[in-house]
This record gives sequence, structure tokens and C-alpha cells, in this order.
Amino acid sequence: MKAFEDTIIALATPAGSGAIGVIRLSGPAAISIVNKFFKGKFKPKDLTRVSTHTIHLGYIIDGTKIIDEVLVSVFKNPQSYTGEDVVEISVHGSPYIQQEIMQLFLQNGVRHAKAGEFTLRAFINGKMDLSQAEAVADLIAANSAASHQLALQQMRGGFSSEIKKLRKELIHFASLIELELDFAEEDVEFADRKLFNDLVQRLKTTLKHLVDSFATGNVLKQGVPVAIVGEPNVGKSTLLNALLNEERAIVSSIAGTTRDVIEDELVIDGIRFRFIDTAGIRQAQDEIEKIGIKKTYQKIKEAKVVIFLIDACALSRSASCHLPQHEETLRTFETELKQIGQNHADKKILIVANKIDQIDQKNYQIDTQKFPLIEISAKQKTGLDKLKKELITLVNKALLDQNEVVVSNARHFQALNEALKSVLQVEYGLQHNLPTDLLTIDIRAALHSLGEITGEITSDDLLDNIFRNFCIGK
Ligand SMILES: Nc1nc2c(ncn2[C@@H]2O[C@H](COP(=O)(O)OP(=O)(O)OP(=O)(O)O)[C@@H](O)[C@H]2O)c(=O)[nH]1
Ligand SMILES: [Mg+2]
Repeated sequence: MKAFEDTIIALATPAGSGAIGVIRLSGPAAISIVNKFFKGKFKPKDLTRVSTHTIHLGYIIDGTKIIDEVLVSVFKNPQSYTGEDVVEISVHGSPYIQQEIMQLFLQNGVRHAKAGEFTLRAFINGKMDLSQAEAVADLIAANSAASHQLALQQMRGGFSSEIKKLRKELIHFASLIELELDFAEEDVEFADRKLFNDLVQRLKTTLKHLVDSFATGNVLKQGVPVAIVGEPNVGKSTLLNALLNEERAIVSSIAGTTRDVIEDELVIDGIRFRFIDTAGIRQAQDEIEKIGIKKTYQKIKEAKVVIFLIDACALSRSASCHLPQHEETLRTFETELKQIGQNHADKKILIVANKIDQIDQKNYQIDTQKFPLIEISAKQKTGLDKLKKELITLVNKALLDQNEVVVSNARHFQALNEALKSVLQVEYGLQHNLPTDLLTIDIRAALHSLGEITGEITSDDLLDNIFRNFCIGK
């Protein structure tokens, strides 16, 4: 563990005016420097002698000039966020006051903190492991209940404790196997191959599970992409607008109105969805429309959920319906749907019948058992709650079992993938009785990737990369 010699300072709250601002210092001189410019409001107070986790009312004074009346919180090492002495000064939220106080300290032996430096120190001082430190950044960036929950779960330890445990067991076997190398001539086996294989199987299962969960985690973090597709004029853009509650896309009775892809986000029940309105699918003559339709297929590929929108009239034999291409639509409905289902088995498809305000009796010409319909009128905004509920159910079912561990960090995903690759190599080596020295190479590689997740193995480049993305003051 390395002790930092310098003391750092940063504004922990956003720049600009607010009710209060918080200036944070961390390092060996944090308390003594603040103490130099602090005067208790009611009686003299020596901050270097107060107990940890206490708050003190007083003034920050430069010579004889009072800069502000403040509250000073003192946290003594090791019981602080960074593990060092930490002082947080709550000042009045004017940028001028904040700058004056920051300048005062900067001229007296502290330096500006770099992005994420407080958290970096917390990591280096062993207050948290690397994946927990990364979760801090995710937590700050969380913009929906689901991404918030993911970050919180990771910050509390998430899967890294399990990885640590498995890695430790692997280290044990690694050392036994390396020992065998020293006795190569004698042909002895220190590492029980059966037990080792058991561990490899457990590692494989755990890693596979975590790697698979990334698809979920990433989606929750970025928003679940939902493509709205269907023939021209069925009301895709109207539905997008109705969901977002704003006139986002152009709506008209002319078939082929939407040519480009329009996307926007909406949080429903704490889960972020990204709705994608697309060009209606048909045999287009127009060059631009053709490009739009090509994009539609691209978007279906990227989506997790496909809303297959259809005009309720086309499905029903209601007298009020005057869709000329009734029979044809019915035919394309099944083929289109089959095609999407076949080409995209991994996607959830919701069949949504729009414009139900136009049919008086629901005399559907399709088997609604086979094709369960969600009925809406995008124009009159009816049935939308049912649709939203269906979306939430789909996502929840496919995704979070309350306590399920989910990987949402791209770096972890990569390291887990690497680790899994090495573990599979080790498994192969064991099954085929490969020479011990070859086995060792793969075990080392697996140990390395696993260690990179928890931070037991780090390089300066890796740390730089991670903490660069933090905000200053965290
Ligand atoms: N009666 C009724 N009309 C609707 C409903 N939803 C959409 N419409 C009308 O249907 C027409 C087409 O709507 P759009 O939202 O532009 O259809 P689209 O699927 O985006 O069409 P393209 O972009 O051409 O593929 C417009 O005249 C809408 O007002 C509905 O629920 N009921
Ligand atoms: Mg449209």
C-alpha cells in the first residue's frame, strides 16, 4: 500500500451557483491546512485535535478577511472515503466564494485533484476494489432505476468477491502445478487432477454466466432498444409520438412518410427504453425510401424488442374498415412476422394492433391464440398502458431476477471473456493430458484476466484509463 504525500483539493459539487457547495480535501495535510484558516464561530477550535466524523461551524479567514461562514466535516484516516485524512467544507454556493477558498488552499500547499483521484486513492488504500471503484462512476452516471440498481449492486461487491474467491483457489492449484515443473524429471503430481478439474468446471460455469449477463447489463445501462416496425401507414410514428408524449416524428396519411430512423428514450417503471421509429416495410420504388427500409432491417437486428405494428382493420372484417389491400395485408402479416421470428429468434416480438378506434367489432381474421394481440389506438392514446406493462414484463422476465448478478461494465466483460477463454484452454489441457508447462501458461493467463477485474493486478495504463472517465472531485 502506498501512502500519498501530497494533499489534493477539488470542488465536489457541480460548478455554478447553488444553495451550498462542498470543497473536499484529502491527504496528510488536509486537516492542518484547513485548520490554519479556520476560526470557530463561538469559541476557538483546533481542528487537528477534534475527533473523526465531527462537524464544526466557523469561518474561513484569510488574514483578517472573512471569506465565508462554513461547516467543516473532519474524517480521520483510515475511516474516510479515501482512507486518508479528509476534510469537507460546506460553503455558500457562490462560484466566487468557492474560488476564493480553493485559491487560498491552493496557495498553501495543496494541489488540484485530477479526475477520479479521490476514488483512485480509495482504491489504492484498499477501501474498495477496482470494480467497486468503477461502480462509483456508474452510480453518478445512473439515469434510471435499473442502471442505478446495477451500479449499487456492483459497488457493494457484486460479483468481484466471487471472482476473488475462485481466483484464490486457482492460485493454489497454480502453485502446485508450478511445483510439479520443478520436479519434472521425477514425474510427480502434486495437484489432484480431479479436484483441479472440479475447480475449472466451477470457474467455467461462473464465468459463462457472468459473460452472458453482460447482454442484459449493457442493455439496462444503455436502454432497451425497441424497434417499431410494420407496413407503411399503420401508425408507427403516431405510436412513437404517443409514447413520448411529443410530436417527435412526422405523421401523415401518405404511405412512406418516415424514411429515416427516429429514436428517442423513455423511462418506464425505472427501465430506460429506446424507441426506434422506422420506415414502413414495402416494395419501394423510391431510392430514398429503399435506403430507409434497409435501415429498418438494420434496426430490427439491433433491437431487443420488436413492436410489430399492424392496422387492426387489416386483421378484422369490420364493415367500417376500408383497407383496399385487405387480403394482401393479411398474407404479408404472416410472412413478415414469420421472417422476423426466424431471422431473429433472440428477440421478443410484440404484435400490436393499432387503430382499434376504427373497428366496431373485433372480428379478427387471424388466430389470436397463435398471435396474441395488444390492441391500441395510437391516435387516441388508448391501450398504451397495457403496451407499456407488456414491455416491462418482457424485460423483467428476461432480465433481472432480483438478486441476479449482472455485469454491466465493458471492461469487465472483456476481462471475463479473456478469463473464460483461458479457462477453456486449461480444461482442454486437462482433458488431453497436455504437458504441465503448457497448462501453466493458460492458468497464468486466466489468473491475470481475473485479477484485472478486481484490481489485484493493475497497470498504470489500466488505472489511468479507468479514472480518467471520472469527474473531478470524485
Ligand atoms: N384512426 C386512427 N388513425 C391513426 C391511428 N394511428 C395513426 N393513425 C393515422 O394513420 C396515418 C399514418 O400514421 P403514421 O404514424 O404516419 O404511420 P406510419 O406507420 O409512421 O407510416 P410510414 O411512416 O409511412 O411508414 C395518419 O393519418 C395517422 O393519423 C389510430 O390509432 N387511429
Ligand atoms: Mg412513420
